[in-house]
Amino acid sequence: MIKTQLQVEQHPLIRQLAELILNHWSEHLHLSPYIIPSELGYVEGRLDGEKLTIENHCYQTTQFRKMHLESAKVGKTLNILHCVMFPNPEYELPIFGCDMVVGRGEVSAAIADLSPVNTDKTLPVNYQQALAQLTPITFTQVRQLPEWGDIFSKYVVFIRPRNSQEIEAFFERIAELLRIHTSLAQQTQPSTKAKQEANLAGQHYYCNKQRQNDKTRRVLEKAFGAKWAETYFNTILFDLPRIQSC
Ligand code: 18B
Repeated sequence: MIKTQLQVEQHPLIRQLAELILNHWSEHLHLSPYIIPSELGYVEGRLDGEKLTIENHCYQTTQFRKMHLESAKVGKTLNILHCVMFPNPEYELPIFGCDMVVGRGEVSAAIADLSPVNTDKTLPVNYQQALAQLTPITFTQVRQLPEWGDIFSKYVVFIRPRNSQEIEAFFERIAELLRIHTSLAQQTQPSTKAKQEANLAGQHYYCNKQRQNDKTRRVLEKAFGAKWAETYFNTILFDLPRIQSC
């Protein structure tokens, strides 16, 4: 049986978002476990004298080579939810990604996107049509994307939510993105061989850019050292995919 519950005690908003995603996955997709090295499923370290715990949940389906949900918690000061659905590169599908950072009880960063993996950085037409129908949301504090953030689509939400309504709206947007994604992905057929190479190149581009996120790297380096952080980026967070038949 697939266990879709976080084990470690989390900030209530982190738990709520994790449950939203895990419940959506288990209700709408046929999940199989995705095996990660056992020593990296649950990890403990220390950051500024506080305990850092990392908990990973990983699944796969026909269309998704790796669906990764991770929580990182530093004592009571920092709690992060990270989630990426990496498509199987045989399919031309965008990458769903989200990150929510709660620092000292406040959400400082909330980001969600369906990111294109095309070389021309466009989403498949059926995704464009579905996303264009979403009601635009106005958030009080939209954050500026970092330099490496050219991977995100024009529909990206990157905010510092100011109140519980904005957090609610952010969660609802994530639910909408997941609804669109799981429904369209399951109707998608594999690409031609030539296109699969391009899908793969797009995912490499995405992973290489995400690896430039110094804020994530700093947290991991401070707790576990630079070498561990680098390995973690390359094997768990943003490993580069290969086409299965190769
Ligand atoms: N990330 N984030 O996932 N990151 O992994 N995250 C931060 O208020 C972690 C992703 C993203 O402004 C911050 O500034 C840790 C995915 C962006 O320069 C911290 C883990 C996406 C920013 C962390 C993790 C993503 C950001 C600073 C492993 C998007 C802003 C918080 C569990 C799909 C970067 C703040 C900037 C920020 C930490 C985005 C502390 C440890 C999948 C754009």
